[in-house]
Amino acid sequence: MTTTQIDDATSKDDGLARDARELRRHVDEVIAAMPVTDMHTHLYAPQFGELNLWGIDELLNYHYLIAELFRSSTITYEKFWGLSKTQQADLIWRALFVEQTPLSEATRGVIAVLSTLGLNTRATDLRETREFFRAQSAEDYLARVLKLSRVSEVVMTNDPLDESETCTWKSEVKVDTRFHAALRLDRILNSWTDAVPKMSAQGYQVQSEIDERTISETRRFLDDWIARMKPLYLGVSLPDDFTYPEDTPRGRLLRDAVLPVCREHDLSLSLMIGVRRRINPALRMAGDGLGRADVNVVAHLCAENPDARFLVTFLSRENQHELCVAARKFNNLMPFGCWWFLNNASIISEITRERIELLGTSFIPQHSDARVLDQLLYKWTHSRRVIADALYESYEGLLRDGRAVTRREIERDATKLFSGNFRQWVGLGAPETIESGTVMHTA
Ligand code: RAT
Ligand code: ZN
Repeated sequence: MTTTQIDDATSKDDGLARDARELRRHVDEVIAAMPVTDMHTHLYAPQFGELNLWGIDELLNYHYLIAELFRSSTITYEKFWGLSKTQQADLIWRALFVEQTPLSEATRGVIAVLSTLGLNTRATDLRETREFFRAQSAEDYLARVLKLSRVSEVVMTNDPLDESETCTWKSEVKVDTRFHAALRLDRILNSWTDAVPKMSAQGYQVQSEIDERTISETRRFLDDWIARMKPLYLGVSLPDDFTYPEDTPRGRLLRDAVLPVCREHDLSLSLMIGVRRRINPALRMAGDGLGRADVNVVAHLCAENPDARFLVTFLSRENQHELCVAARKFNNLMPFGCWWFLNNASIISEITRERIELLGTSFIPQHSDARVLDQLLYKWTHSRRVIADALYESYEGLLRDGRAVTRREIERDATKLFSGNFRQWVGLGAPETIESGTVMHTA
């Protein structure tokens, strides 16, 4: 059947979208309105005080933009790091937005945020933009951003060894219910020697050499923090040469402490694989790179631990097809997101199509990785657009193959992709839409 033939077919009142144009309209409307559970961010609930970042100076100091600044400016690293945050933001605005056209994903993101808020995207300085943000109340602004981005729930990244957040957790203040915790294990699994004194300072009897007591104390540490944070999952970022099993502190801690704790608390482990930290240390946080990893390691973990569940994302584009194939073999593996350097339209488009072809709707297409609240306004707009294109093309292909879909079916699929698959995976329950057709998230 050609597109014209599809266009010519009329929709009957059985709710089926038999017409390509009508199908496109349904997909666009459903995806644009779909509430999102953002399953991996670096955002913080307002209760975490200064960790809750928003506004133009934070937006411009995003490490993705800092990396881009040094491609366009002759400023030295030392000089840049010696500037105040406002001076850094001014410099980035001038170099990337005034003196050149903001075409990269990260620069377009800032433009999309300003435009959504009705601010001047061609301003030559930041005076008026700063005035706008100064006039916002943090609470109202949070509500406004969540509403505009249709993000109903946010998952944070919570490090139990970071004093800037542990004081909030220990204060037992009630954290905004729109924010969920995720317990991050990077320090424990990737820099054990740094973790030891910090865990000891919290009263856990651990030592550099991994012995029985260190394992049981690490488990006690994780049990206590799980009780305090009530995380939706435990997570870690891993290098491209990550392997398992391995006779290293990470291998032992993973096998004897982390995986047993996950099983005991029925929590998933999120593996974010492929980062090469600090390949240019002078860039600080902006200095990380990536490498192709071995997906067989994940397949092995899934095979050896059928009673554990893994949320998995890879940073290298080259690993994406292999991840889909591994997920076809192991239903305790949930691929998620287009992480970091992959969070660009051309790559999201390719990965999402590949995943739909190999996995149907049984994956989590995206997370924002937002560090600054306002970023939700562009990251989700951009991803929704690309995911809508990929879904539309799949439904159109299905129509050609002989089956039309209803709007209700499109809603069911989109609900799974934008919130349902994650919510069910971590035990939050299905969003109501799957049963009732009304999209609402219950606590
Ligand atoms: O995407 C990012 O902002 C990175 O800096 C990382 O934080 C990465 O997402 C991670 O979670 O390690
Ligand atoms: Zn992240």
